[in-house]
Amino acid sequence: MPTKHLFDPLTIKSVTLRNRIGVSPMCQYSAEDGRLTDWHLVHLGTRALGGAGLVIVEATAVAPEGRITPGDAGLWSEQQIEPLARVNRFLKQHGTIPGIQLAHAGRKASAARPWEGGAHLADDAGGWPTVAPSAVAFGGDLPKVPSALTEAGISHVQGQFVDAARRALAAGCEWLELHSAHGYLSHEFLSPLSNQRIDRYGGSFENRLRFLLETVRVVRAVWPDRLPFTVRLSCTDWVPGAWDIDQSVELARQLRAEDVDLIDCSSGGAVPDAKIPVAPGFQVPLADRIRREAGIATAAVGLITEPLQADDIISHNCADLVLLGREWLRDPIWPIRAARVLGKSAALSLPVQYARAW
Ligand code: FNR
Ligand code: XEN
Repeated sequence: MPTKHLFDPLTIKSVTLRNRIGVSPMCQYSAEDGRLTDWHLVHLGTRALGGAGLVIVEATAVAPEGRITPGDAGLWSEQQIEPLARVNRFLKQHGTIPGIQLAHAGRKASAARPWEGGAHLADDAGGWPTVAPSAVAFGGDLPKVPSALTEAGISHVQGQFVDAARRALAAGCEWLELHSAHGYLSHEFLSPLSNQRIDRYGGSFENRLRFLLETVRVVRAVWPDRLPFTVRLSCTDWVPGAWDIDQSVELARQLRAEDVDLIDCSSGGAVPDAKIPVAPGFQVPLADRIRREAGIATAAVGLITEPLQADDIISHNCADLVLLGREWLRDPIWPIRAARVLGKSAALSLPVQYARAW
């Protein structure tokens, strides 16, 4: 197998990314009743012009109570389809595959926007009651005690994921990611720190996987086989005895058997006081292990900022795709600059309007 590089295309199912550089999902807290706005069109559109192979639209709530903040994107209503379709059309016109992350924030929902402090909002101050696997609060600035979902409540939420996936397809999304990371609802089921249930959704490893595996199965059934279907995991809670990389490898094997195409490998977020060894590329070994041991494609994310660093991740087979988050906020044309550093400018398709500048 020839060595792959950052500017080589990546084909998954019927979709080909023009390079292996994606925009990691990043909440903008700038939606109106869940509808994307001009902010999203300009913010995400600019990254498409800057050369992104893939844009994953931010955590998009499948239900109003699944929003982190009142400004989150949503797909719980038909009115939210067209504003997303508008963004997707622009991304596609400029060579970028439009993806989306479907999410439910569980016990971390009902918070203020970060620039308004980020703490839980009381129900009489713009907040709402939250749900989770167990009636255990996250803590710190998010002290609200959620209601434990009943089995009927679990099925209802899974149905909301299915309906949102149908709407994402109607809006032209070609890459679907289920958010099962960062201490939100699906991760709350996986981690024993937040899942204290004694029914078939809690306790044993097998039971803690049930919510995600069932959700994947029902969503996969409505998401076309030809389109990539992916899951973001927090591959470790960074807390001894909690959710860890060994469990993530086994979960990834089971997700692969459900026709999941790629695992997006993040970490943390289950509890406020975890000791996370933050450093450049610190989550890459997680993507590498899952890729090798579960035999599934992976995305690496987290403090990836340098072109050579990103190219090494691909060429050393640690991951199939690199996602950048904050670096895109500093540099909306990161791929154009990276291509110059790596001597790959010929691999770019610059907008004709910009081409003479390069
Ligand atoms: C994020 N992140 C994030 N993750 C996710 O899965 N869904 C989301 O909607 C968001 N939202 C979000 C907003 C903002 C402002 C930031 C900075 C981050 C996490 C993000 O996708 C990424 O995993 C991390 O930022 C780590 O990558 P970088 O920033 O080190 O490249
Ligand atoms: C554990 C890292 C979490 C980073 N963030 C993730 C978000 C939004 C806030 C920031 C998410 O996953 N929606």
